[in-house]
Amino acid sequence: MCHLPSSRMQRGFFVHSIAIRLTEGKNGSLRETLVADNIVTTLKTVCSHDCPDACSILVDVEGGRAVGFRGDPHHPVTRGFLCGKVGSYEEVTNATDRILHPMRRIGAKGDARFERITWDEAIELVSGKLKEVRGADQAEGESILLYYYGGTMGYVHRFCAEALFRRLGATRLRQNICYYGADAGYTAVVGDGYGVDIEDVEHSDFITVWGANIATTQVHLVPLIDTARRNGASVWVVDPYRNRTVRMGDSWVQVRPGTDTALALGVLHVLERDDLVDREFIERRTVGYDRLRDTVLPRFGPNETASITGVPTATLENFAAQLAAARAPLFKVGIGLGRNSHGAAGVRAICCLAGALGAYAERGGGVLYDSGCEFKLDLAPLKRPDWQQKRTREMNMTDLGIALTEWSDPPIRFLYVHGSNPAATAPLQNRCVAGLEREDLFTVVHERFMTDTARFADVVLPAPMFPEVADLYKSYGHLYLQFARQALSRPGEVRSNLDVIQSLGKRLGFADPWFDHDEAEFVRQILAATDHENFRDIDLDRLLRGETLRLNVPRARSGFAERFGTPSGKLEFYSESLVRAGQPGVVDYFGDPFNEEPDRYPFRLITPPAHDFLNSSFCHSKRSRAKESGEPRCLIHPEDADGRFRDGDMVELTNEHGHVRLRALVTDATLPGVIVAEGTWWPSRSVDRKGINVLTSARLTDLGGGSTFHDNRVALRSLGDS
Ligand SMILES: Nc1nc2c(c(=O)[nH]1)N[C@H]1C(S)=C(S)[C@@H](COP(=O)(O)OP(=O)(O)OC[C@H]3O[C@@H](n4cnc5c(=O)[nH]c(N)nc54)[C@H](O)[C@@H]3O)O[C@H]1N2
Ligand SMILES: Nc1nc2c(c(=O)[nH]1)N[C@H]1C(S)=C(S)[C@@H](COP(=O)(O)OP(=O)(O)OC[C@H]3O[C@@H](n4cnc5c(=O)[nH]c(N)nc54)[C@H](O)[C@@H]3O)O[C@H]1N2
Ligand code: SF4
Ligand SMILES: [Mo]
Repeated sequence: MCHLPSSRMQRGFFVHSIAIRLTEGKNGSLRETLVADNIVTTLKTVCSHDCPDACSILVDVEGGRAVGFRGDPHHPVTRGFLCGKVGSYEEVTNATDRILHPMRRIGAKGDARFERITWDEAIELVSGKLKEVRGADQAEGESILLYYYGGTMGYVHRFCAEALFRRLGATRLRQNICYYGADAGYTAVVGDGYGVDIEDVEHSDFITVWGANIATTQVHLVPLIDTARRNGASVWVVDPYRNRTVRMGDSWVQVRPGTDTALALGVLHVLERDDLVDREFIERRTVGYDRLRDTVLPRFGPNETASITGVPTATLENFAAQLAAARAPLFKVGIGLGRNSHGAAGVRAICCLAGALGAYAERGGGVLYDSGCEFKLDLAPLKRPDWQQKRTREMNMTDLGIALTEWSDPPIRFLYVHGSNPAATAPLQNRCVAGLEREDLFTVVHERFMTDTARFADVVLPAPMFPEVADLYKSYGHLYLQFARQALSRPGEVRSNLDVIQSLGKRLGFADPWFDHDEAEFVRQILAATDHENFRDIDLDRLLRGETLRLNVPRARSGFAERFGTPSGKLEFYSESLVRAGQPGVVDYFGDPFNEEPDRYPFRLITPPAHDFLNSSFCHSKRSRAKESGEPRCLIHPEDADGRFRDGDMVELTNEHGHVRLRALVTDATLPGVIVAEGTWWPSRSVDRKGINVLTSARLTDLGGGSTFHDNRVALRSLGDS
């Protein structure tokens, strides 16, 4: 059957009289079906967006153009559906405002006035500038900065630039913008390893979604939780505001932001008081429980905990009782939970709670966090650490604004950006923009759309959509490795990240076979170099044919069945290695460390992702913006509006970093004193070109040195109904 809307059929792109539909059979084989008057080919690809689900996608292609995107029904986690963002991705791949040619700046920085140039001119210009900045004796390599993140999660195109910039001796990038805080808290207790398989969620009988807005950020977990629910599980959600996930759950624990450590310790206090911890599990599988129990728990009685967290004692007691009654309690812990000054401690405390409950003893129980750690591929053939001649300085991604405006010796004079939009997504936005405005900074941006970062570029290069490239994909939500072959031809003069980096390297005079490998060759080399047991059964030919292959991680077991990934092999309530690193041996809540000027900036600002954007991606699209109410908004509690302004009025949020104007949504979905601004809107789509990251800082988390996007202080001012 033809699945195309008739309008598309009538456009008459193709005149073939036979139509074929290639559908994927079991095991990735393709099947042909007669459909209609047009040739429609269905090809398999993988979503490259920075999302845990790493969906396997079937794209319907007509004459090289995408006409439909569907979830692969055979992928065990994609299960035949896609999120709303990618479900109509043909609008993105066929968008008329895509960047299709290399361009050179002809206006002032930030004006987005460019003229078209050839690829040859572009490569000559960029490589010439690289040589100039590096200096005659090549001693100034650290003036060069490569800035990239998760625009594409495909290994090859995401990481290929590392090799070239290492060879140039550039400043190195510490990619701390996303998960470092949560990761540090998680590994402190359970160590390295995923633990609970997402496909085991249905075996849990009590699920706590803690600081994770999965109905938005990990939609393929939702049906798995629904299965558990049909089997009788309850779902509790711990979050400061009523997000989509709270609306989907059975109970909501509305916690004050940044107090999760106290909340988890308070619940554990109740469990210990009522003798409901799993003594046998604690004895056999953990270390240091007594220290936590004796030195920390006594301070977190229900009343103390309630006054810190804002969670009523009755809720606390009930939560503890429900957890204790569960056979296999599961904690889905968010990455976002880690993004505050206490973020790592919060995650650490939740992992301790899971340990004391013996949650890991049963299949489906434990902490579900991030499966990325199971993909231990050896990326040396791609990233070429051997090309790093000396250890150059390092920049935290969150410091971009500071580095561009303050660093000397040497200052950053050449910035290469791909797969990221820091003018929108990095903290200290005013500083980032001031840096990008510098006349003595040469900026190259390889992009799909005219983002705020691209607007400031000296050279803009056209980048592909994911179906237009081949690449290898891991997932940070499930355990399947996938290779996507190129499904669509690249429009205009679009080139892949790898193409551009290889062309630049050759023009710079580097001669190494690396500069001629294609994606499949890199995959071959990476797999050949990898000897981790998780990849033992990965068959290269099947992978390159496009089959979805599960890592060799045992099924049907409880998490960390043999040993935990910690140095002791046990779940660590007490961590010797953290003590050696000068950190507290047991987790504790030390009060709010970031409350410097409570009178001046009395409100706390949380800035989580929007449902219809992927970080700042999709903000180019009118449709996606319309789904997000057309403009940036913030949720403010009626008590804070206090009659000074009404729902729908404009407000201004201010702090020491700047000010941002947004539309107020006055609602009891948030707490008094807590303002929530969903979505990293492009500054150019925000009032006065000030995006929300004007207000966020480069402050780092307690452990791990992660970002703190959900921990900001602001003042609030009404601007009336403008
Ligand atoms: N649709 C969509 N999906 C996405 C993304 C996107 O932009 N859009 N981004 C992707 C990326 S890169 C990432 S890293 C993940 C992030 O996805 P998540 O891990 O879900 O992280 P966030 O959505 O940032 O935050 C989750 C929740 O934590 C809450 N929170 C904030 N502070 C606290 C606190 O102190 N305590 C508690 N208990 N909760 C708190 C927020 O209110 C929010 O509801 O999502 C990925 N998926
Ligand atoms: N206030 C606030 N800020 C945040 C967050 C938050 O919760 N609140 N979340 C933070 C988090 S968790 C993250 S991970 C970061 C992410 O921040 P970014 O890494 O900046 O992610 P995106 O905004 O999605 O931008 C990715 C860009 O890559 C481009 N791109 C896509 N594919 C390709 C390709 O193949 N080649 C090239 N050259 N470009 C490509 C896209 O067009 C897009 O503009 O944002 C952080 N910023
Ligand atoms: S953004 Fe996430 S849910 Fe949506 S298609 Fe991509 S991987 Fe799947
Ligand atoms: Mo992220």
